[in-house]
Amino acid sequence: MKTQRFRDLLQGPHPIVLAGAHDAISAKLAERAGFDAIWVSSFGISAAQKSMPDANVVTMTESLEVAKNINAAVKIPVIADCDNGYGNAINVMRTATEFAGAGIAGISIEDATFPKRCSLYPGRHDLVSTEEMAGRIRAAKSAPGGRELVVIARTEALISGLGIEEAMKRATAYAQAGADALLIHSKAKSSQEVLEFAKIWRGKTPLVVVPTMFPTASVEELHQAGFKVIIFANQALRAAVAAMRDQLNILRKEGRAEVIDGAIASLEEVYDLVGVQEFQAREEQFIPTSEEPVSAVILAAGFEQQLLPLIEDRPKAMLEIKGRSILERQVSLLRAAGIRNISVVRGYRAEAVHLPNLHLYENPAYQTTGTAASLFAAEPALKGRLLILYGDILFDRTILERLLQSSADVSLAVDRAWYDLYLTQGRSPEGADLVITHDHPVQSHRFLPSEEPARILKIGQRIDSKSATGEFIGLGSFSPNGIAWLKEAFQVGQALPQEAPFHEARNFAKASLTDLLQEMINREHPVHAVEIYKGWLEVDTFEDYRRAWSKL
Ligand code: SPV
Ligand code: MG
Repeated sequence: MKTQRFRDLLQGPHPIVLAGAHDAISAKLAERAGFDAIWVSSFGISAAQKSMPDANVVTMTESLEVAKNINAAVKIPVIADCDNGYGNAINVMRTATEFAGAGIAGISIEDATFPKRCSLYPGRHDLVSTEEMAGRIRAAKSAPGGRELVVIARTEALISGLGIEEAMKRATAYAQAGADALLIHSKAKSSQEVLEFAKIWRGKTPLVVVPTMFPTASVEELHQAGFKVIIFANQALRAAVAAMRDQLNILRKEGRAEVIDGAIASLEEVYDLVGVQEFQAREEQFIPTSEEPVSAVILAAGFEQQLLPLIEDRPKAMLEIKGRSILERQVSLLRAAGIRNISVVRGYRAEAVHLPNLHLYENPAYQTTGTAASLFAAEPALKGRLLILYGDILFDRTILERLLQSSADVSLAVDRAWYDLYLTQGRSPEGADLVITHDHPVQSHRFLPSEEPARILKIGQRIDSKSATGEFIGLGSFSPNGIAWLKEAFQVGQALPQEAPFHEARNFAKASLTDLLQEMINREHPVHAVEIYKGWLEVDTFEDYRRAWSKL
């Protein structure tokens, strides 16, 4: 236990060096710096937590709260500065019980009147009588939990200008009252006063010192003189104030965060301090996730004659629309949805496809093969839960979310606006991947997404546009089952004679993803439509490209 640890340190031969902390993170930093214990400074918490003077304006429960936070953040013992115990001996009893109950190793109680003023402030410092203070110490030790608690009795006799003799008289009385240690506080400009006290102190009770006003005194020197515990009470707070003041001034003036980057802690350091790694490990350990991580394969191998010269030096996926390529936009959308494992199949102008952190696959035969071959060029990536998308589509985030929510083994995003566009705007069915679903009447001018995803009966470009219920937008999600069916369909195609047609494809090499999907459907594997209404576009022609610019 931390209390025992502190008692052991008191018995040991070395000086015990404490750093004052004002919150959990300053305590953590003090622990990392190698301090033996933490001093929960009333000066520090008044300033940092409340921006108020150190004058008993922070209540016992507020101090306790901070001490608990600090105690939870560090493994080393915590000594709480409890001022005067927040009142008389009765208040001291409750203070002792509460802090002991919170696992705080020790408390410091001083002989200042209530309310107190910080010892370092100029002006009056009134003390209670020696007897009253001795009563506080006896009260602390006899309170429930108080016996184990390390109780430091602090005299402000030197602070009040009462002299060494009075300090000695008080210290002796407090030691007799049962104090575990005695803090002889001083704000003299030199350590002479406290050194003199230590020199003539004959008691066995260990001495504590706070060398704020005589900062040249070293731990070694103070220890040699007879002090067992040395508290650097407010340096962490003052370091934080100086650093924040300077960097905020620069930041305000320059208006760009980068200018102070070198002077502030990295995010990683903060992550480390607050235990992000442990947090993530616990998430994995204790929070069940029904969803396996989703990965994505983007098919960006193809070459389309009609887009020349636009795509002279790059494939469609790398076409820029308002400063960002289609692929970049897709990747950032996928990443925002939590999909980290993203593969891209390159073919035409492969060298132009480069974005960080992508798995790259190649379909060198992109000129003579279809999207099915491109997909299987990324065969190692075809596993788990997978999104498959064409590299030439731009789509709304909500479409992605709806697909990810679907529990079907195979879900394809199907645009039901097809009917309206085809009928009212005369959109050409040329090149569109159309679908016929099982349970939806075609002639519907209104769109309401159905609760249950509709099963797709037919998919392809040669479907009669009047009977099509929608258009496959080139984005689908597959469960591990769905992937297995896809592989089965691919094997079926591969087993065909070279010149045999495969659904709409002249031969299997030319097969599209939609041909594989049709094969799956024919094998009675359920392929479902997640119905959407607009919110996407495909870049297939110059006109599409122009439209993309105007829409984004
Ligand atoms: C504190 O840190 O709150 C102390 C030490 O009590 S001092 O501020 O020097 O009084
Ligand atoms: Mg204090």
